[in-house]
Amino acid sequence: MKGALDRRRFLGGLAAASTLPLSGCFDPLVANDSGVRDVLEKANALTYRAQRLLLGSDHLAREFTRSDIRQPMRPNGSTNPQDEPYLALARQDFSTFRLSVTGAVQRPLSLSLADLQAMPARTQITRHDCVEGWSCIAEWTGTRLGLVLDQAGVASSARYVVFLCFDTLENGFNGPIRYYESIDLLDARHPQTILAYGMNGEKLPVSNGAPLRVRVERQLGYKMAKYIRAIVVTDSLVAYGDGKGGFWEDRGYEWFAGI
Ligand SMILES: Nc1nc2c(c(=O)[nH]1)N[C@H]1C(S)=C(S)[C@@H](COP(=O)(O)O)O[C@H]1N2
Ligand SMILES: [Mo]
Repeated sequence: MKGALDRRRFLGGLAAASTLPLSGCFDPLVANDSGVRDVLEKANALTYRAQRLLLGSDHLAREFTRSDIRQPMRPNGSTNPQDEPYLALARQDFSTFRLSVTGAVQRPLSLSLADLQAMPARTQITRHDCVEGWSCIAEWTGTRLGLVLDQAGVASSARYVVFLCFDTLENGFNGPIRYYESIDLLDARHPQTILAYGMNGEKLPVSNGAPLRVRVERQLGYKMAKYIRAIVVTDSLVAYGDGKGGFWEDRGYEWFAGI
């Protein structure tokens, strides 16, 4: 009995230490007792609508300073895609990569990394919270998704932005199942929502989603698709995967993962 209590106190202490003053990446076991876990549970209990009311559409996620970056960004999920189209692009350092932007837009786009890098850049130091219970602070540089959407001209009927990725997570009955995700246009146009090509002052590494990954700073890590090959603007999510809006959503996760 006393042992269990001591252990609990010990773990609690570790959790407090790891979230103080500004947490880096921490161990999943410790995270069970942490404030982040509470926040995650609350997020799941709240509805999308309630969160939108509470947070507002323009609420900013907290930003940090360079000295808060204590360790390299922890890679998670797919970290080294083996899909041939991806490998072919990687061999040429993504110089032939083109991001397609299609769907409910007036002007479909095909953008190279150079095109994206020629647009106004935004750099932000933020904390990434994974649903598995770890967090990590890193600096991200990229192009605001809102600017890309403006360039394409979003139809008034559109509601969502879908990200289609290169990496295969499972071999399904009908072939490879690739990662995909989606957000609403409020989050897509949020000032901190960027298509990131840089991380911690360097080119975005393969392990963290090269050549392009999205940052959706007010939601959990699984919303932030890596290895993006295409963006589709749409009024419905039913045509993608099992229709729940993302690879993990199709397996039971919440579509709105607000934190
Ligand atoms: N394409 C793709 N995007 C993905 C994943 C993935 O497996 N494939 N994993 C998600 C999860 S669960 C997390 S926590 C983050 C991890 O990003 P990181 O590797 O930069 O830490 O990417 C998210 N985006
Ligand atoms: Mo995650």
